[in-house]
Amino acid sequence: MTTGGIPCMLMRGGSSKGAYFLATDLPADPHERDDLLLRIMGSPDERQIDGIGGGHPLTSKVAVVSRSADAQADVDYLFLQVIPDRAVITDAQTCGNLLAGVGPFAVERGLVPAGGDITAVRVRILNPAVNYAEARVRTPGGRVSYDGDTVMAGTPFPAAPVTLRFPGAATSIFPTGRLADRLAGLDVTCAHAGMPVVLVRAADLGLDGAEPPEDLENNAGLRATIEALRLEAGPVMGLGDVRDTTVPKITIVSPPRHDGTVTTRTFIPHRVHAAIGVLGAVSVAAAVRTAGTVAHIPAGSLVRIEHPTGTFDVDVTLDGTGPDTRLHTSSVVRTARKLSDGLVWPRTGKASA
Ligand code: NQM
Repeated sequence: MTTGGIPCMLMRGGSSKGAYFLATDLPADPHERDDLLLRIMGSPDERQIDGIGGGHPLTSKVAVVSRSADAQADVDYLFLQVIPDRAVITDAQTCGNLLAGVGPFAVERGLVPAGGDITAVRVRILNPAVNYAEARVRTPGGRVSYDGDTVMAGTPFPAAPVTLRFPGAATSIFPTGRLADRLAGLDVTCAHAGMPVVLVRAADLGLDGAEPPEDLENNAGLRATIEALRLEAGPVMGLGDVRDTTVPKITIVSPPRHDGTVTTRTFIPHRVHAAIGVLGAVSVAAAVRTAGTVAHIPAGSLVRIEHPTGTFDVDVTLDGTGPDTRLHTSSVVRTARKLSDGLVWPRTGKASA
């Protein structure tokens, strides 16, 4: 039983918010770690009132960071999604938004020395499969600077930019081996360029595509259709039984409204995202740029993804053609901010008790 406080930094990472820990400050055993994190975050409880979680999937997130033993990386990043109303933590997905805070956190904790005005932090993303990213963090005078003029849709206030660059992959973006599939009676495209996403046209669901997230969440028939689609998509995307995981995400696509490339509404997978996830956006952008998908729109390397609170620009380049299309590289600009740094106090007992 833990009786002492545990070092924790609260950060906004992109359009999400989460608790950042050094791996060395948490139990090494995953079961013990998850039990402790549930008690820190306040799960299971929809409001997470007895913990530091925000009562929504986008504000109930954990980043576990450590020095990397991999020569290609400075730090390792393990992402954990804490389900607010269930005693469940899943490592079945990563989070590109929380990733935006990993570089600043690594410098703040002394895992990476600040190197001039910009410090490049090489991150090994541990889950769900090993992947890499480079985060460029502003560090004038050897300290992380969070202040800046970059306004990122999904966050009302400007801050310093954090550029995230993802390398390409040797595997196809289309895990079913097809550009389009028929699942749960719908024409869809299954894409995975860092986040497994199923794209479906709004019109095929009888939607306009620009509905507010609350309207979509309150539509019980739609929610049932989305879940049926998700459960069918899991196995064909190689994800197995996805009943208890947060993947794949379902992105509803329709024509752009504001000079963007495409309009999106994304189920993550039960609530609707206030914006769109980072790697989710990369996967959507890759599908949008590939002829033969249900979302194809001829576009240059810049794909402007409209979402409920603005537009998310993804720069994406691809290799190969058709079902063999692969990600060459992608990059996005996010912001992050340290909100608090101190100790957190878990409730005692067992999380599921
Ligand atoms: O897709 C939400 C978020 C995310 C994940 C989600 C993310 C990503 O916005 O890389 O960032 O899709 O569950 O934080």
